[in-house]
Amino acid sequence: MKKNISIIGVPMDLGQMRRGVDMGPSAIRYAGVTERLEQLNYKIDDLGDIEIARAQKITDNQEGNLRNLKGVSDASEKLAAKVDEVITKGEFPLVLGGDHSIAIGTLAGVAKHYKNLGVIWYDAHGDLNTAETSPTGNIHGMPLAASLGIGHPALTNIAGYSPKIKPENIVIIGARSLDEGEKKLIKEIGIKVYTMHEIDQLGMATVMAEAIDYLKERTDGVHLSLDLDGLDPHDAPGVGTPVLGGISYRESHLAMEMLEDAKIITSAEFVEVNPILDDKNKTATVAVALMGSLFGEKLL
Ligand code: HAR
Ligand code: MN
Ligand code: MN
Ligand code: MN
Repeated sequence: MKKNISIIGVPMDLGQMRRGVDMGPSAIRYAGVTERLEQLNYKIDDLGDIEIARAQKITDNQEGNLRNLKGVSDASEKLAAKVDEVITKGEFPLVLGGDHSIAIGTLAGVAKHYKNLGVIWYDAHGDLNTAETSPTGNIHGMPLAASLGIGHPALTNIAGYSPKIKPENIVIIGARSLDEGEKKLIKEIGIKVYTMHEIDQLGMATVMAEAIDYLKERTDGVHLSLDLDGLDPHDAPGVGTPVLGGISYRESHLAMEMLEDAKIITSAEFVEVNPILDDKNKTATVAVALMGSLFGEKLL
């Protein structure tokens, strides 16, 4: 029995310093997300966008190395409430970003519905910084830490509880740009990470098979948090912090197909699409194609 999908747009740009990523949800809608998923016989309910405060200058507002803290925190509360409502109705939440700081709100809304929520963090980055370790003060580099209960209370206590997730229930895939503090934290608390090195050495098929087995035996739901910068900038140029040597479009397709076959994903978000930096909406188009595979599109 297929679930209805509820789409939630989050035009968030306060977690970083480049304008344009707030247009990510529009770009993904323009690329045909609703039509693509309707073809797979899902009923799509597009709930529109969460309202985000507009900063006059997103580069300002340094409060203790946490740029735009209040704006991010307020938006996270709203998003958490909306995601919670969608899951309570029995629908699948598909969240469209916006910068990756939105994962704080998404996970706050999702995690209360599970005893052991698993997370696949598909990203060039670890997003495990705090104000103390962040080289930039950008909150989009902090959502995984915040969801683990590490960081400022205005980020860790969204929806009134903390932590949302446990380190042993996380798998990071595609990492190739980790800050020193993030590397230290990964070792200290024991997060499973497949860097580009492992993807090159083992191949994506083995990486995903291992990740799926690992999460299947210890979780009762899995959230996919897919940062488009996990892909190589050749395939996904419209992102604010591109890193060379990333996951290909083809490998990503395979990853999504394997997740669909395993039937483990219970919520998802696609983030960091910035159409202003893009090449004719290529990155949003890639995002929608990956959603197609994730929700069951087959080649034959
Ligand atoms: N680690 C760096 C920082 O904290 C870069 C964060 C990169 N941004 C993202 N998130 N797109 O994955 O600022
Ligand atoms: Mn990220
Ligand atoms: Mn990233
Ligand atoms: Mn494919």
